Amino acid sequence: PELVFATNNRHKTEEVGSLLDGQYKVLNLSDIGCTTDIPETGATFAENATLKSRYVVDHYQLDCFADDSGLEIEALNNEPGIFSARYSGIKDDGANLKLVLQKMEGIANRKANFRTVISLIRNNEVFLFEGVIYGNIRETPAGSQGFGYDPIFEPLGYDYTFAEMTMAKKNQISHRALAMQKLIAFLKG
Ligand code: ITT
Repeated sequence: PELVFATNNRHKTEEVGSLLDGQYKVLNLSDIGCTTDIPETGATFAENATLKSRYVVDHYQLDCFADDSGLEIEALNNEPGIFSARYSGIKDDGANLKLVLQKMEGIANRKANFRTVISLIRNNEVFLFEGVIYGNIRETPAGSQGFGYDPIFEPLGYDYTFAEMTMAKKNQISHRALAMQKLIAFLKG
């Protein structure tokens, strides 16, 4: 079966495609001919994820899920949070990561977590699935896999960053993988 994933982020599409392991064919926004950058004006991950899934249901009449995610840093009052994609003012992973490191200079508390909320709309009903992974913010970036803040996030229990892991490894433990596992269990239910 086909599932629409309301995202423009090719890294998310790759991770989720690999997690679904051929059980579903995942179509992203460009696959359904949607070129809109869907406005994310909500105050929470859940609201923003649902704005994205709702947009597709309203404009394309297709059941759909969306992922809103981000990095929450304890010492920065959980910033960048829902502003993760544009923390520096622009959608640039390098600039955003640099700003985080700058704000974290001299701060001893490096605790952080990644969070994903997935919003599924099926038969016009909304279902939410959440995944969280805890870790620490590195002083300097390491690794070139993944995307976003992966080079500065070291998950608890590991001595390397998300960007130093293969996608398969990240997919065993990540916030997105945990949320997706809940979605998959629900779909099978
Ligand atoms: P869509 O809205 O089109 O799905 P996006 O990149 O704008 O794509 P979000 O609004 O959910 O997605 O913003 C998520 C940002 O949080 C993302 O751009 C990264 O900066 C960061 N992020 C989320 N998941 C991440 C991960 O697994 N690894 C590293 N950074 C991540």
